[in-house]
Parts: sequence; C-alpha cells; structure tokens
Amino acid sequence: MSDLTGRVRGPLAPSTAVQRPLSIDDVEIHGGPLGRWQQINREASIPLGLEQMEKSGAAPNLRLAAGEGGGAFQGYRFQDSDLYKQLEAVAWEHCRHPDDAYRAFVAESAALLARAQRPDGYLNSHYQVVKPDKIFAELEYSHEMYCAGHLFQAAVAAARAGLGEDLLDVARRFAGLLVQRFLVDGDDGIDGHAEVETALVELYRLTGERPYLELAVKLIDNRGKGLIKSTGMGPLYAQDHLPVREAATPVGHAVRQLYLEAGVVDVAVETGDAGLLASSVRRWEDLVATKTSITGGHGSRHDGEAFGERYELPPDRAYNESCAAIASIHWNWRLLLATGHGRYADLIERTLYNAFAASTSGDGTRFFYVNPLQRRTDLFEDAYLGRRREWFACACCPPNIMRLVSSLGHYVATTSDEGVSVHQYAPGVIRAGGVVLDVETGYPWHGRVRFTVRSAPGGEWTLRLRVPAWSSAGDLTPGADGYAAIRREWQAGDTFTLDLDLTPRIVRPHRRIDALRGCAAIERGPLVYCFEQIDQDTDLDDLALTPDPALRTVERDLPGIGRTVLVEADAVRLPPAPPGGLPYTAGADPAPAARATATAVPYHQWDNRDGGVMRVWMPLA
Ligand code: FUB
Ligand code: ZN
Repeated sequence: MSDLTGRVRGPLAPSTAVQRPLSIDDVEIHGGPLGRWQQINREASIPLGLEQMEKSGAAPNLRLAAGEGGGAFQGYRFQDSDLYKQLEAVAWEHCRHPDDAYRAFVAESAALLARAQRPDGYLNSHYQVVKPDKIFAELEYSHEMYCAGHLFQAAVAAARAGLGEDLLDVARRFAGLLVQRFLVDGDDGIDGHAEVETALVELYRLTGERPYLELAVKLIDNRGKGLIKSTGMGPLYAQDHLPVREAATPVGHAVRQLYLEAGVVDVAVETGDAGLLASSVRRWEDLVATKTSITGGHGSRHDGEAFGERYELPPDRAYNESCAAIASIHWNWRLLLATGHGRYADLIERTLYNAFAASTSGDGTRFFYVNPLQRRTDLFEDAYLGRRREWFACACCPPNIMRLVSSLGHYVATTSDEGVSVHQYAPGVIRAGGVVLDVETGYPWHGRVRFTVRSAPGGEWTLRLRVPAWSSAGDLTPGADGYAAIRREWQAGDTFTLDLDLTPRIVRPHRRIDALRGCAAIERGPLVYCFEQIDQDTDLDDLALTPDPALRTVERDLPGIGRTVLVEADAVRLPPAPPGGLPYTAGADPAPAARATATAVPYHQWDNRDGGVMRVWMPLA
C-alpha cells in the first residue's frame, strides 16, 4: 500500500477541523437500530445492489463504452453513478468486514472502468456510447461531472479501505482531464448537478493534488453567474440564480443544493474561507427554520424534486427524497466537524432515524425514493401505490443509502485536542487517540447510555457527550454547543452514565406552516412517530387527538417490524362526514362521536406490514 490511503478510513478527512473524524473501523456498532441497519445492509441490500449493477445496465453500459458488449445503452445519462455509489458502499463495508468478494468486485469494476476510459481520461458511458459529439457540450443536464464526483468518492473509499489504487488511477486520470479543461484551459462550464465539488476536495485530501481543490473553488465561485444554460427548469433549479456567498436560502432541486453545500463547506475549510463558511451556515439556519420536515426530510415539491417556499411543508406531497436526507447528513457532518456545534449532530440524528431510516424496509430489500409524511390509498397514478420498491429506473437512492449505512461508524464520534466527543449513541466500542470506550445502551428505545473507559492515555481529557435538544440530561448541563463536557483524569474501568429523557412528547407545527395548522405529531427521543391504519380500531382518517392528549408507551412485537415501542394517544372518533356534495360546510364542526385511542409506530418502521393509510401529523380535536 502506498501512503495515499491516508489515516482516516472513512468518507471525510479534512486537513483542519475543530473535530477530527474517526475511521469506520475505530467505531464498532454492536446492536440497536444502527447495528441492525448495518447487518441488513450487508446481508440483504448490498447483495441486491450488486445484482442490480448487471440488471440495471450500469455495468453493461460501461462494457459498451469499452467496446466489449452488444446491445443498447440502458437507463439514464447518470447510470454510471449507480455503480460508483455501489463501489463506495462495498469499500466502506470492507473496512468493517474485509471480504474477498468485495475486493474482487472493486478490482473487476476498476479494470472495466479503465478499459472504458478514453486515453485522455474521459469516462462517461452515456456520452461515449450515445452522444460522443456532445461531450462536455450540455453540462447543464449532462451529469458528466456529477458522475465524475461519484467516481472520485468511490476511488477515495477504495483507497482508504485498502482495496488498492486501480480505481484511484482511473479517477485521477479523469480528474486530470477536468483540471486541464476547466481550470488550466479556462473553460467556465459548471455541471447542472453539484456533487463533483465535494468529491474533488476529498480527492485533494487523499492525494495532496492542489489543482483538484482549486477546481472545486472555481466551480463554486462560478455558480450564480448564469453559466448554466437553461434547462427549462429556471436558474433556481441548479442553484445558479445567485452567487453562493449571496444566496440566503436553499432553493431548487434539493439534492443538488445539499451536495453543493457539502462542497461549499469542504472548500471553505480547506481554504480557510470564513465568509464562504458563514454563507453555508446562514442557509442552514434558514433551511432548518423554514424548509425542513419533522423527519429531517427536505424537498416539498415533486415538481423539480425541489425545495418549496418558506413554510411550504405539505405532509402528503412532501418529496423528501432519500438522497436529500443523505446529502443533508453529509453537509451537517461537515458543519459539525468545522464548528463542533451539536445542532448539526442533532439534525443528523433526526434525519438518520427518520427521513433516512424510513427509506429502507425492515429486511433491507426495498427502498423509498420519496418519503412523504402521509399516505392516502387512492394513488391511482402510481403502480406501486406509494410503497417501497426493490429498485428504480432512476436508482440514485438505493446505492446511496447503502454507502451511508456501511459508513455509519464514521458519524458516531470524533476526537480533538481536548478528548473524545460522542455525537450518536449506539452500543459498541469507540477507539480514539489512545482512548477505548465501551458503550452500553438500548438507545433509542431506552435513554440510558453507559460508558466504560477500557483504556485511556495518562492525564486529563474531556469526554463530550451530546445532549439532544429534546432532552434534559439529569445533573449534566450542556454547554452552548449542546455537549456536556466531563473533564478528568480518566482511568481504565471508570464509568459514566448519561440519562436522556425519552418521555414521549406532542409536537406542534410553526403557525406559518399552513398545511399543518391544527395538527400535532408525536416524538419520543430521536424518533418521530406516525399512525398507520393497521394499528387503529377505527378509520384513521376519522381520528383526531384530544387537545392535550395523554401519551402511553407500549412495547410490542409486530410482524414485519419486530420488537418496538408504540405510543398510544388519547383521541376522539369524529362523526362521519356527510356523503356527497362539496367537502366544505357552513357552521361549526359536529361534536366528536366517541373517545378513542390512536396508536403510533416509529415513522422509520412504517410500510412494513400492509399498504394502508399513514399519517405523521394528526388533527387535534
Ligand atoms: O440527477 C441525479 C439524481 O437523480 C438526483 O440527485 C436525484 O434527485 C434524481 O433526480
Ligand atoms: Zn435519490
């Protein structure tokens, strides 16, 4: 192995940061939901994804580009990116559980990509096979740099995972071509879909090649100058309406905006550009305050897969693409490392346990692309009736989900000159700078997290524990950064217990979210709850919560879900609506018919039984 593999075996290795990330294999997750997701990712999702690389056309397309196969190009112009995400998922999984099959998949894919790659470094099967005369000529929607970005991330992952540098060689040849054309030769083009910016910075971090960073800087500086030709979707769609530093709020296609933000923070951190970082923080604050679903999901509009206006957060039409949840976690992680502030870890947790986790079925074999907060049952335009699917024609989400799950350990804890910070709670082991910590917890079902120092370097250091914004932490008072800091000369055998308050709570929407007015939702710890028809003994759409409902937790084993904690809420059954006529009536609401109980399950576990009605937000009687 050359020293290009670097020290951190994980997605992010900033050269300067308030908090330093750990390697994936420095954090063992032994159970709980995170452990379960990693297990099914390995046992079910990744094998399914590997099969799809052939079935969906991703690998055959590259064989066509290499002049090897027969048939026609299959799928979207960004089909190559599915393979790149799948490679990244496998590489991070290899860090956790080395596997010869993974090694072979990466080696064979790298060889195929090398054969498909043009001598000048260009690589994109769609343009090579279908539109060779349009290479770099329609950047507004070509996804050529977007695909390159995913290639770079896969190559970084393979190198850091010890899977060789053949993929990295392919990536560097393509990156060299991009640098030559878009930096050295002065082509001012930018891709209509951000992604390459963050990837170029990570490639720079791995290789030390400064031009990769310089190109990322240029691509970000060039956004907002009208350089992206019209796609028919308008300049907001691809965040080309304003220079990045001036944009006050996230707009347009949600995944594009969120990947762009990851790149913005990466560039800001590597170049020491405080103004650029501040602009990203400003947009984050606006996003959180006005454009975020309770699940952490982003994107209110199906049209353009886009952010809506401020407070436009409809539960039934919420788009909340799985990729947007992933991109949001990427962005928040970068902000957390750059600032050390717990509000970013809080949002990672909300997104991870809700918008993100709901994307995958309990057995890891089906995925949501769109994650709404309400399902009606008359989705006549959708053959799948709003249920998860095994794969998609546009399969951006499934392998993206897999790469995040296989790298989850990376997001659990960090180190700094002061000590160790724990951001997400899961049972297992954390190794950081000479410290070994055992973590025992039943989180998020139980609120107690017990740390035992297995070994520690001499001298004082600080154990920083995130106290989520929704909880108190007993006698511990978190600082303004959201962390309780316990500084002492820790000895092997020392223990420390954090008690988080998991009392279920009723949550009400901001009064400006018109679509949610008069409704409430239930949260418990980091989990957002939802109501599925199957758990009610009356029609869910006839139920309303009482104005200040008592909430009771109940542990159950449910088919398709397993052991879980339900929340029962006091409710009333509304009288049946009058049949026919306009759905509007004059006068007061009729009095509720009878007292009832509404039963909620964790949102991330929904759609694992039948395809019935679901809602997160319930009307208040
Ligand atoms: O355009 C590539 C990917 O496809 C986007 O990130 C997703 O939103 C989907 O449109
Ligand atoms: Zn997606």
